[in-house]
Amino acid sequence: MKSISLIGVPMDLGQMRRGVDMGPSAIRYAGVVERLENIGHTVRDRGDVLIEAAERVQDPSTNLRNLKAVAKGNTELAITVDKVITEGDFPLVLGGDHSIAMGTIAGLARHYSNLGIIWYDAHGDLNTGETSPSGNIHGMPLAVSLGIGHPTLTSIHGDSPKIKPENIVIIGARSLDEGERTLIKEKGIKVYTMHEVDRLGMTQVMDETISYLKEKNLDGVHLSLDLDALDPQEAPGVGTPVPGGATYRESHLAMEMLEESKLITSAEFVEVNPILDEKNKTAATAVALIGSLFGEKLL
Ligand code: HAR
Ligand code: MN
Ligand code: MN
Ligand code: MN
Repeated sequence: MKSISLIGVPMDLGQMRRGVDMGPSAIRYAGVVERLENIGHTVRDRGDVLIEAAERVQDPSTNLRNLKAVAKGNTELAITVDKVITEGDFPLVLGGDHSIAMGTIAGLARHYSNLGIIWYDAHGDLNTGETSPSGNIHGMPLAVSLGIGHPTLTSIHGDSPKIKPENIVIIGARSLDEGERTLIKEKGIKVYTMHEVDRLGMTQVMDETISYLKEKNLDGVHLSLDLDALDPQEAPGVGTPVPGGATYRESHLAMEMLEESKLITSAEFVEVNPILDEKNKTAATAVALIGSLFGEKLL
């Protein structure tokens, strides 16, 4: 059994829709602590990282909305994740918009020199200020972690880059911008789009993902799960829904296979927006997936 530290990150400055800052509360309300304790894990809820109220700003010279405030919140998060690992706990981060992956990964990078990343998401989150159609930083954290982007972001909690392109697997992608496609090809990032999920089935996608990562001699693997990877019919409480997503069942299977692989050393569940949700369905789905990732079994 694991000793898990929960870290809430009420961040909504990486995008423009209000309410995603209530994601951590919604996931707690849906019973995440009880779910993990019932499996037998020890859970320490560290509360929420402080995200200061900030005026929303758009600097046309960088095309990065709320740059300073996003960097500040992520620095706080990185410090917290770093500390949780130092204390020997498994960090389980609850978002908040996906910009928080920069902070999580920056904290992890102090402890893992060859970190694997599973990016379960409808999007690539590989934009920079130059390529982003929106200026929203939640569409950039994977690029930032690779050391690509504004120095205020790439330098959060340590030298850049934090991760290597060959250690990343993106699963569930179905919305990629031009600059992201170029970067994926240039860096040789492994991607299972929804086309591959349909074609191969989730079992093969996860088998291949696990084998691929096992060959890399990684010292840790982080799961960054954006709830918009799931189909909007099953996870409606997200800010940027894209039709044609992974099902609840496929996503459960993915979590169960990751649990069996024993590869995962940290995780985050992001983009739950209870204001856009239907009766906390998306938060409940996040909790159910967390249950599977941490070894919940029917029999
Ligand atoms: N690619 C688009 C952009 O950068 C949309 C990003 C939407 N983001 C997320 N992250 N929810 O996965 O603006
Ligand atoms: Mn807010
Ligand atoms: Mn995302
Ligand atoms: Mn997404």
